Amino acid sequence: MGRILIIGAGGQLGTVLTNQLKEWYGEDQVIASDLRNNGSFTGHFELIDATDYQRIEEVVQQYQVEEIYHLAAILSANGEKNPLGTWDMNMKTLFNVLEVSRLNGVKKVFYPSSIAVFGSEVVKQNTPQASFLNPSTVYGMSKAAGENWAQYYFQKYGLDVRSLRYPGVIGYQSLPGGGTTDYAVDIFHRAVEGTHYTCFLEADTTLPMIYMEDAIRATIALMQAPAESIKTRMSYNLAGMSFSPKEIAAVIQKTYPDFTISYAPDFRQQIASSWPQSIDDSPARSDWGWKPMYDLESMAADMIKQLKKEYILFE
Ligand code: AKB
Repeated sequence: MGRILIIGAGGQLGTVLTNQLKEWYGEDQVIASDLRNNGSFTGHFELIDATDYQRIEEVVQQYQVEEIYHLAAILSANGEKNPLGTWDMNMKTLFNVLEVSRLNGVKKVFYPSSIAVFGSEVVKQNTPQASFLNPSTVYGMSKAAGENWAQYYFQKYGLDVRSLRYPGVIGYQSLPGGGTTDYAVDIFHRAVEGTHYTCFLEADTTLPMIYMEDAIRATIALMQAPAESIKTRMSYNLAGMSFSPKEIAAVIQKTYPDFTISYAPDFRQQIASSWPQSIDDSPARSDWGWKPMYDLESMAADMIKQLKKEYILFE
């Protein structure tokens, strides 16, 4: 098998995915890349600014890359601070990856989409995969457009692009940056370090979420599935669990009864309110056997167990 390149390997998902792919395929098979080297990577690492076509092509040719995971993007909340810049960055990096892949014999591309593609036109509960997409953020607009481009490259050039619509991803291994669902990671860090948490969403804002272990398992399963079982070349809905800040705080308080939370909603509330509350992922389940392992209780138990080890080390 040819080598795998991860663009945006230093991000929340990339950090964990890179290590998992190394375990699956061997350290030498995987090339991590990002704008900066945060020093955490063993094995191959290359500096790549994904807006630079030549640089991606250089690395793809140097390592004879056959699979690319394109994880670099500006997320929902940060994206609203610079709408045109976000569109430029999210679209340019995708076009670069698709074109480099098409012209350099890359066989498979993974493109992460998001629940941010959904807007006011969808049913909020069990939102179906084939829904009308009218996203409320530039990030969501870029992902909805990206899904169409993924399908276009598959249909026009036969490039095997696969995609998942991630809900908010919760993990202990890395921190999210600039998203609307970031609170669901921050809250655990505050609880375990024993401080108060001020939430930027209202208490009852229910959103779809997934534990990192499940998100990574789904990603690798999708990429390993036989091509004939991939029935959508837009993007698969992916679900794990759904909860509100009030509900997650109550679960945390079972372990930390003194944990306190208050609510100071900011501009991210409007984004969250435009998103579904739960997701129907039955196509992923029937097409390539997806099934989440973690619910709210088991996710919270593992997050607390893992973060405790980290915070004890820093005491
Ligand atoms: C965000 O909050 O922007 C992301 C996402 C749901 O895509 N975590």
